[in-house]
Amino acid sequence: LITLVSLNAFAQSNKKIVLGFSQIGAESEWRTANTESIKAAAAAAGIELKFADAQQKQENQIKAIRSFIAQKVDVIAFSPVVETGWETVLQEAKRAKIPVILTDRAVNVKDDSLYVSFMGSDFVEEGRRAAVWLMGYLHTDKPVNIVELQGTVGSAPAIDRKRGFEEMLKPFPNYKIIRSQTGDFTRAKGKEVMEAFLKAEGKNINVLFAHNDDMAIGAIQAIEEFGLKPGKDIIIVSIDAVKGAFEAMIAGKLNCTVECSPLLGEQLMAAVKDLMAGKTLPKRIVTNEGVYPAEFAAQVFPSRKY
Ligand code: GYE
Repeated sequence: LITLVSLNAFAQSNKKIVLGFSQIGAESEWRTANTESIKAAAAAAGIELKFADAQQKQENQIKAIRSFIAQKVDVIAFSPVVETGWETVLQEAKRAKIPVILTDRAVNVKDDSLYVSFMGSDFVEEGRRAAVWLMGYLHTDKPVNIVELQGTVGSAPAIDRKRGFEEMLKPFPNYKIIRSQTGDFTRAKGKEVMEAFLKAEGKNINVLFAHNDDMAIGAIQAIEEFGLKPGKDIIIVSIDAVKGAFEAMIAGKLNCTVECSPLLGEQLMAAVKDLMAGKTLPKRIVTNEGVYPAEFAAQVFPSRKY
């Protein structure tokens, strides 16, 4: 009750809302678009944004959150690089009565009162969509050898995309994941790990499932350098649907991308304003997304916003 009363008092005053946002880093096209969306939406909403880039390190995110608490920001939002290890700092925020909104990635905590809302995609569903597209595309009961480029170890999208993909393949044992390793969601790592896969398996590889487009784009380079045709000799499906993926699809080198929208800025600012007006946010806000096979790439490309 006390919190509600003080938040309502805030709503009546004309002070600018201060939002502290801890971003993971700039590891992918997705992340860059996400950062732009948050900065633009804060400016448009008249919200003062304190933005911190953690360079993909959890310890930097924890430091940023502590500094937001010390600065007494009104709301903290962050995209947690990994799922675990957040209890202590979230308890500190709670004790300071600063509400926390999770954007993009989830945390794994026992006490879900440590954050007010989680806004972002359903990553398990994205993994399922990638598998469903693949099986529909290949439509075969012959053996299919898949290599998988995982996202950042311990991150919600890597854990969930893997789970959703495997869940759909399970009833069809001809689809086999023969190698699976992290490429940390970056092009450089995606290329490097794909090189290792090719060295070990060569022409044995039929399919690449990459947890994001950037790793797929890095892997495409590795496949070409190895002397194979990406998109033909090796079928590739990835996740995000960034512009780079559409370009690769139009060039015939990527076969499908599953959408994961980074444009969370407006939704986040609306949630921050609602919160400051004393409203209760839904615990889970899911983003709306689609699947884009290569045959629609040229048609859809001009309307893509990220
Ligand atoms: O898929 C990847 C980025 O958390 C959904 O992080 C996000 C993921 C996205 O680096 O490209």
